Amino acid sequence: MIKRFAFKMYLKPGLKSEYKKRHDAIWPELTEMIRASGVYDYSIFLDEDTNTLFGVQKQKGAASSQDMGDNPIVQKWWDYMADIMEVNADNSPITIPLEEVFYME
Ligand code: RM4
Repeated sequence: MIKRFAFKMYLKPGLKSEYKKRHDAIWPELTEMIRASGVYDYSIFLDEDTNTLFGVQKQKGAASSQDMGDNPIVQKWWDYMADIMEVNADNSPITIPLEEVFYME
């Protein structure tokens, strides 16, 4: 069953270009891992007014991209990104799931 999942994360102020630069050069092994976990059609948008990042993705399984902390490549990416994002003690990005209130095919 395909599930749509959306969530908020937080960027440190003024770091849009650095965030984009790093994602434009995302590690192929990371995208491979995310895709292999069943996550696809994955976008992240930024609201610059509030430095809020909005992740939207589809997932074939129960896990989202945010549930992959036990994967060493994902953890390495989270460690790498921790200096420009609001993170938890383990460097995972603070992630707030969002409720879907409308969907149109
Ligand atoms: C984000 C965040 C997410 C990851 C994407 C690729 O900045 O680290 O957890 O799935 O990058």
